[in-house]
Amino acid sequence: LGQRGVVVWFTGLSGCGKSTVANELDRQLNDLSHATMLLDGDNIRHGLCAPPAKLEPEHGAEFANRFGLGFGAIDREENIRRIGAVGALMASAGLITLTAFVSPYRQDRDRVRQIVEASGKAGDFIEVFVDTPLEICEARDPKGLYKKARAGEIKHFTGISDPYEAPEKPEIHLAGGDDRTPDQQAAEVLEVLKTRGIL
Ligand code: GGZ
Repeated sequence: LGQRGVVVWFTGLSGCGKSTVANELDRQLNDLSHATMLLDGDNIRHGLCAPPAKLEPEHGAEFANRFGLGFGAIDREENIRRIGAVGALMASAGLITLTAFVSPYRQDRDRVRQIVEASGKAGDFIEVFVDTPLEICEARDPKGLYKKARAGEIKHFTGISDPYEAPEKPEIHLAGGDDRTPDQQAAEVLEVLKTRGIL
């Protein structure tokens, strides 16, 4: 393949821009002919971690609750565990694997780091903290979720009624909310991947 696998793990609040930067980085990597895989809510929360597609009426809510994941701490832990396991597999196949999940718990992220590094080697997990202040995320509110969370219509909403544990030593710390564009932020991540000898 001529390419070493890696997991580039974006973390940050809803609306912080992690998905946008990850998508931009994905595009930049593809332009450089690197094979990538981008995992985000669209293919994980709505795929791997969603309830089975063929829910028969008789399965009822219990079935959905057992197999689909929500946003309580245990569900998030399981969501991140599954993404970590899939990401480690993809990285071991040589793909540059980008993930964009809130992943608010430090312990859950650190567990993924251990899994990835155990199946590859140290340095194959790059944590990218997209550090956009809550006020900015909330002002953006692209899906109106913060508004609903403030109104109490969504429980366990990260930053409002649920914690976000910021990374202490991320490999990359992107100060969000400055006037840099997503492609400039993605370019910064790309530079780090080059400096570390991953690309
Ligand atoms: C946080 C929530 C919640 C709650 C729904 N808390 O901006 P978005 O919409 O697209 O990103 C958020 C996404 C979070 O899912 P993750 O799989 O990334 O979360 S975790 O890593 O913690 O498992 C948001 C939406 O789903 N969303 N309810 N309560 N974000």
